[in-house]
Amino acid sequence: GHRGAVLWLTGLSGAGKSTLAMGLERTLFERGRQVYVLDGDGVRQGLNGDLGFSPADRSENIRRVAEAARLFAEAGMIVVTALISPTRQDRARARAIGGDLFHEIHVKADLDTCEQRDPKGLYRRARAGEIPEFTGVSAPYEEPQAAELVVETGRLGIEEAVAELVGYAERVTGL
Ligand code: GGZ
Repeated sequence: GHRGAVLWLTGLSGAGKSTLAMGLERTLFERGRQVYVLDGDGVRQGLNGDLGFSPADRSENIRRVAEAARLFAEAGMIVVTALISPTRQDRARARAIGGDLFHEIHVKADLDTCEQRDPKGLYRRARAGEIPEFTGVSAPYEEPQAAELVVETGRLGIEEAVAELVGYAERVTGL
């Protein structure tokens, strides 16, 4: 049978979390799995529309998404979350909420790489001082030390990176 899971993607803005989450969703859906993406950018429009980017608001953003993800995963879905989730403490709390359904996946790319991609021009604006507390520029990102999986998007193409994630998801949720 199939098991639910929370695949918790963490990484810098521009590392490729949303792209990989959508690629993973598409592939798993094609294989008949129930999969749902919770993207930081998306939930901040609705469920977490009251939250900004202070450390306290980020913690609450992460906590709510972890709780929501657990509910879906307990119902048997594969939930893919795409939040920067920059601190070890907040990720540890998400892990505690998710229990054995939780898998931490580091979507890893150098700050330089993310900054060169700059798909929304946010790094440029952060460097210009227009966005305070921007992760990697003026707010910290603590690299995971014990992620279940590291996907290096600077080294891999999108297809390869998605394939790595799909392989992992299928291993941990059953065939
Ligand atoms: C980091 C910010 C900020 C600041 C706006 N710092 O790459 P994006 O643009 O499309 O997605 C990022 C998103 C980050 O929200 P998260 O919910 O993932 O963050 S956290 O886990 O830390 O709560 C980025 C945009 O919001 N964005 N301002 N100051 N990213």
